[in-house]
Amino acid sequence: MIADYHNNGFLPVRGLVDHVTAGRLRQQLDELLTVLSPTHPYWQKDIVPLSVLSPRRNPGIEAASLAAVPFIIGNLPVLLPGIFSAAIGEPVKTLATTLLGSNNIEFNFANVTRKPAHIGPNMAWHRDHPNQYICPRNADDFLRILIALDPVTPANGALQVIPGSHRNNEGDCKLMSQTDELVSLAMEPGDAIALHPSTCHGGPENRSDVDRNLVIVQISRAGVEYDYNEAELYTGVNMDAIRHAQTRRPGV
Ligand SMILES: O=C(O)CCC(=O)C(=O)O
Repeated sequence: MIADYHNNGFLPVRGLVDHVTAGRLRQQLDELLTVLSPTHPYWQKDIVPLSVLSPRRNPGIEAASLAAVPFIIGNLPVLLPGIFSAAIGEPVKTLATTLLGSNNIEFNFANVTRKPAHIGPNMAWHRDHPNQYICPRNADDFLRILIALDPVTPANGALQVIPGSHRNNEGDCKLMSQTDELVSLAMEPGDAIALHPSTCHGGPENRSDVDRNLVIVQISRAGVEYDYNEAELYTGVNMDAIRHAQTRRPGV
């Protein structure tokens, strides 16, 4: 398992979150979506609407129709506490500990990234290192874990990766995607993909009838140097302490 992650730059993990829990989390997301609109008190700070994406990311869809549709939902401790608990739960922690090769890890952030049915955008080819959120200087010091809340297929925008691309840091992901082998990663609710931050990834639009919602969690080795937004990091706090702090601090 560890060898596959290091060789390929990604690792699919079936049932990281059990099916029943994944269904419950999906329902919590639905409940939030029924009240989430631009007048919601957390909209400005914690929601990225689909309308901010370049038209290239959503061909054929009128941007004005996307202004009230959440693309990324942040602040999970407040907006989706059940999903946040899963994002920092034991299975995620164990997977990250194993793949990073360290018992001393830090939670960086988590969000829900959405490709709603019919209007879900594509993901341009990119690597997650460097990124503008919270970025450990050394790519090997962190990873992302993507957990499916819906069945994911190529039709509703499954993640695509270029195996081994994390070992070719200089390569342009878009160019490589035109020549290299691509793998499309289908998932069931609760399945996860661990992604090395240098792995080229992207994915098609969702024009199907099925929503595609992912929970994305970034975790690093503890105590490493960061290049961006270090202030946003729960610096020096281990995952158990974060879990404790977040349950005591609604509204943060
Ligand atoms: O939602 C996806 O398919 C991937 C998201 C992604 O690439 C990212 O957050 O960097």
